[in-house]
Amino acid sequence: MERTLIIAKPDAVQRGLIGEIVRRFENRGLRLIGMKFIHMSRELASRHYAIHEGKPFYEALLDYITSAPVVVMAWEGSDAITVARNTIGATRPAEAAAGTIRGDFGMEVGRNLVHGSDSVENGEKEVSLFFANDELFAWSRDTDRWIFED
Ligand code: IDP
Ligand code: MG
Repeated sequence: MERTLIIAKPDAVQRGLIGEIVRRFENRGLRLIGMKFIHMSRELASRHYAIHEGKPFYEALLDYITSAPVVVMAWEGSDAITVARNTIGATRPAEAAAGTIRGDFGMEVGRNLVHGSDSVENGEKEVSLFFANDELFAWSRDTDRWIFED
């Protein structure tokens, strides 16, 4: 099972899209293992987005992600990284396919609604950055056998 960190970013929360975003991942079949409502500190945001330090949009990205509360979630499943990235859509909402979250609700890259981890390794790292072990739940659903092959 892979793990991915999903964030409903400040614009998604402000626009009342928390439920819609959670629904997309639930419908897809991913299993929720952790969830919380936080206002990210600049320190935490800079750790999360360390890879983008020095890029022209970096400071604006930190301003955006720390501007208001967000919902952070950990989801797991087979191929969770790819499944979640495809559910979210391309980084630039203008280029995101219809049917994806960004393609259905977004217009601009600096207001693209959702974060999703981009690799198995980063999924593990990002989930541990935002969640303590006792905030994550190992559980199974009665529907798992109808969603996962084994
Ligand atoms: P991702 O969120 O699809 O993985 P990344 O390239 O990792 O995209 O960029 C992280 C975030 O930084 C994006 O989701 C977006 O919020 C912001 N971002 C990326 N590129 C730009 C840009 O060119 N201008 C403004 N913001 C950007
Ligand atoms: Mg990324």
